[in-house]
Amino acid sequence: EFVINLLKHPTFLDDSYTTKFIDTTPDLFAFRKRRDRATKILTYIADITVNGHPETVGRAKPAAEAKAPKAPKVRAEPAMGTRNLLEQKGPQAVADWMKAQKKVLITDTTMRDGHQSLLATRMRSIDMIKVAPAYAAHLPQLFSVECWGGATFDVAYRFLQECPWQRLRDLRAQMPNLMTQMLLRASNGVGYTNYPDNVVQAFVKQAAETGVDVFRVFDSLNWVENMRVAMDAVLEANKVCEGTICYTGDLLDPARAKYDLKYYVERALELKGAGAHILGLKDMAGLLKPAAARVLIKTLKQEIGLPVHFHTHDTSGAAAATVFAACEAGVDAVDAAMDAFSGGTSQPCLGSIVEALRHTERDTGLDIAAIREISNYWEQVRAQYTAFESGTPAPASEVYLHEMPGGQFTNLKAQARSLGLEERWPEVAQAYADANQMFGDIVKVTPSSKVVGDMALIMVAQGLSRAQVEDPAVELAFPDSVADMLRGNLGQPHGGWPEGILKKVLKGETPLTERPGKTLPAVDLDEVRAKLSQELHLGQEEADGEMLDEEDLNGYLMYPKVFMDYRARHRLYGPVRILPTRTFFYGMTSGEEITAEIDPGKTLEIRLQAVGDVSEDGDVKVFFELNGQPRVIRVPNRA
Ligand code: BTN
Ligand code: 3PY
Ligand code: ZN
Repeated sequence: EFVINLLKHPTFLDDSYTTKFIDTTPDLFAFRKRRDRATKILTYIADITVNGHPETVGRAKPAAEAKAPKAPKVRAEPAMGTRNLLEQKGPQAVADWMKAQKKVLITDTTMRDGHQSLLATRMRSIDMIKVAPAYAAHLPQLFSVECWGGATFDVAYRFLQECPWQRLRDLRAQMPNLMTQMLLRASNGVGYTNYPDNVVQAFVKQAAETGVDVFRVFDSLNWVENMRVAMDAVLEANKVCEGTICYTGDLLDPARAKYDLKYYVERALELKGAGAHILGLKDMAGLLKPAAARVLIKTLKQEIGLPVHFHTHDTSGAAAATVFAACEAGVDAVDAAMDAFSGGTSQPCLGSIVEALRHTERDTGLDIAAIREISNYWEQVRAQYTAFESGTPAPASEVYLHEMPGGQFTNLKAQARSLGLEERWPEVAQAYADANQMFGDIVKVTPSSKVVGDMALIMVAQGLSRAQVEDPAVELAFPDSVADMLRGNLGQPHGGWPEGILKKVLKGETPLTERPGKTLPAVDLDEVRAKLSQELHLGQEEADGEMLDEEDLNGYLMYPKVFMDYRARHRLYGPVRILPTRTFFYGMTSGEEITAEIDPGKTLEIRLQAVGDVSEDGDVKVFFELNGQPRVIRVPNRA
């Protein structure tokens, strides 16, 4: 079950994904009768209680004693933070201020990369929003809070039945003094494919309006040419543009000379020329070693003149050492995850970095007691998501062989398991490395990492060596993603694609060598808006919150089918984002009582009285008390 669902994880998906549930549940579309939001929510709870949640069935369950997370008490008014500076003086002033700091500035990644890398991106908004006021009040020295972008956008609609824009809006409101940060895949937006320029522009504009302050923009092949549209849109919105280079290879290894110091300096200069306020250094697989970091950061600081913001993953277990080397070399800001969401494929440990730098000239100034208190909260949150733990218990030096990004590692493992290749994992790791070399040693990060992963699995499943794959005499069906990449649809890699593999895959077809956005026709936004409005309302009563706004339009443009499925479920189940996480994934037990805030200050007191037997027509009656009044909900028994 779960493996199948992991296969549906965005890392492996394009937009052709279809939700079985939607296709097999005509009720969703037959709903004509207007039902109030509370009834919809009771329907959801009843359904999950009777049938289970498809994503958690058969998976490890949170311990019975794992209590609902309790957010730390707020004891102070939010002090002035980076957001105030951005609002008052603009993005260039933020960059200048960064450079003038002696202290190492810290970005907390818990709400984005932390759970993306440890829990398949499954953290729900309510668990973030509850703790946001404590961040604002007790950690005003943070550089930023990474809480949006990457895979979170897709997963929110697809698996969590919530609106990613609303998450952003709520977090923004709860942390008025802190800069929010997102990860943007340049012209791939928050998706896996190149979007038309005007779609990227509209998306960035909306993200800035709804609440993103810092845009970390990267390209999966480090092709700066393909980053300009996104970067220009960020500059246009007057937000902080962090033009980012992805780190790959091994800087000090003469055998990997393709990615040498010169390569990084050249890319960094291009990013500076494209208008970046900050230079991001994104080590998505955690490959940068301490000695290399010393050289690289020092050189970038000297040669580029922009503040440098370093991001890494602790897959190897050695990330903290690299962070400290970067600090010694003068890095301006580093990413870390709150203790309970750190280590392994996630970022290194925030509290330990803060402690290690204390009483040095690079002291972060962050309050360790506040960090501990917030991390204790995150520990309780993590305990609610045991179903999504990947169970990678130890650091792995193997990462230096395969070079998989932190977010891909555990997913590819699960995918290998589902193909019956679990015992052959070391071969998958080797095939991933071989496929990378076959493509000419490329940067591997969403979406190029997915392509290398697809290729590696095929090689292991079919017992093909790199030499066989490359041999023109061996007939082979390549994955679609491979053909797409070699056609030029993800852009151009440094040094171009190797001739042999290009010829074999494209069979004489001429690949694109310009950026895809140059030829992709603009989307007629007014037309899509009108069509979508009509489609969503056709023959249906307008229920609460079912108008189409610009956020919805941008959600649809990124993920048409995922968005429409989300809306169909929303019509049936209402705002289930307000439910506690345990209720969302497991329903309720007889006699249990929960509280959910449906509007500011307006709560639903929900008590599950009993679950009836399955009737002859296959329905189950579920007996509730809602704010003291009895309510009976019938749901189909699908279990
Ligand atoms: C999907 O698979 O469609 C996405 C998850 C939505 C699941 C909802 S939750 C209540 C109901 N019961 C199911 O088994 N699926 C739906
Ligand atoms: C993403 O694009 O989601 C990433 O985290 C890449 O590292
Ligand atoms: Zn990352």
